[in-house]
Amino acid sequence: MMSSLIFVFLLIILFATDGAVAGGGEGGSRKVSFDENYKVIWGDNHVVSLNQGTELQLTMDNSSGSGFGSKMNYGSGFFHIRIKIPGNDSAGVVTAYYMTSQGERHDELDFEFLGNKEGKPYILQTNVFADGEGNREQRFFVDNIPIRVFKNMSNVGVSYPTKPMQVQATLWDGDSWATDGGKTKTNWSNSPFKANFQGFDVKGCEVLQEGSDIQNCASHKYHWNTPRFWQLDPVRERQYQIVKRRYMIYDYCADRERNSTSHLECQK
Ligand SMILES: *[C@@H]1O[C@H](CO)[C@@H](O)[C@H](O)[C@H]1NC(C)=O
Ligand SMILES: *[C@@H]1O[C@H](CO)[C@@H](O)[C@H](O)[C@H]1NC(C)=O
Ligand SMILES: *[C@@H]1O[C@H](CO)[C@@H](O)[C@H](O)[C@H]1NC(C)=O
Ligand SMILES: *[C@@H]1O[C@H](CO)[C@@H](O)[C@H](O)[C@H]1NC(C)=O
Ligand SMILES: CC(=O)N[C@H]1CO[C@H](CO)[C@@H](O)[C@@H]1O
Repeated sequence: MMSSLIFVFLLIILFATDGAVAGGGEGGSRKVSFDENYKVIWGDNHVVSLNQGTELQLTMDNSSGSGFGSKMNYGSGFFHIRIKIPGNDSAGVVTAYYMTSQGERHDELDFEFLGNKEGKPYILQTNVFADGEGNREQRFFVDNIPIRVFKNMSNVGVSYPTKPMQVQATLWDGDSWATDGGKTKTNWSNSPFKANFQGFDVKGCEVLQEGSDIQNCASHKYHWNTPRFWQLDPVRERQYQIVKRRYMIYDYCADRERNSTSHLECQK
């Protein structure tokens, strides 16, 4: 077994139209206002602040999408958000929650909800961009169920992450690829599309300088780095295996056409 250190948790809680679904556990969100940790980074005339600043609505129409990002960059932490994704016919529309570093050879981890025609299921795509060395493990939860685990695999030459990252969320037109491989286009007569976000508290190891070393953020003084988070507990491990078996419809490691042998972690 490779050694494993939990480095980043990312938790998403989807909330129902009436906003009544409680996060619970670690997903429960204090009523922290958007302005405390985040700022608008794209399309400010397509962003609406709601509920005394504790909820934000991103909108997209044929002139622009919109997005927000954290004021700080982080080297480790526990990150979560509650999202109400666009309803009805949302084909082509991508609602993304992710972390990304700046500059070349960047690190990134993505959750992208790919919209669909009314009555057809949303697809959730996760993705990881990695460069550099380190012993880092990641788990991702939706509605408290882990759906992506990315371990430290520096033993095969894949380490992650190595750069401070900014938390971002965006609503954008992805109809060139997002739905049916790009064949189903965004239907603009249903616009504006809207996605709502809550839960703007952040527990992370702040890194002031872009591109600086994040080794200090691996310290056990941060509770998300302590041994109890080094692997999934048996219940969550089971949930994770079930999710993979029943719901995963695409795995890059199994995609021969894309020559995944070039991903070292797929060879183990
Ligand atoms: C954008 O949408 C508006 C309102 O629906 C419409 O009047 C306009 O023609 C559209 N513009 C383009 C470039 O499609
Ligand atoms: C879906 O469409 C119905 C009918 O137009 C509307 O009442 C409802 O608010 C829409 N739901 C969402 C989530 O946009
Ligand atoms: C686009 O949406 C409108 C309004 O809901 C609907 O009448 C129309 O059939 C849709 N177009 C396509 C191509 O689905
Ligand atoms: C697949 O990737 C490996 C490693 O990068 C490379 O050596 C090989 O030529 C590639 N094969 C194809 C069919 O592209
Ligand atoms: C930061 C960290 O703990 N990195 C570790 C990643 O895994 C390799 C191989 O197990 C270790 O040597 C690193 O120390």
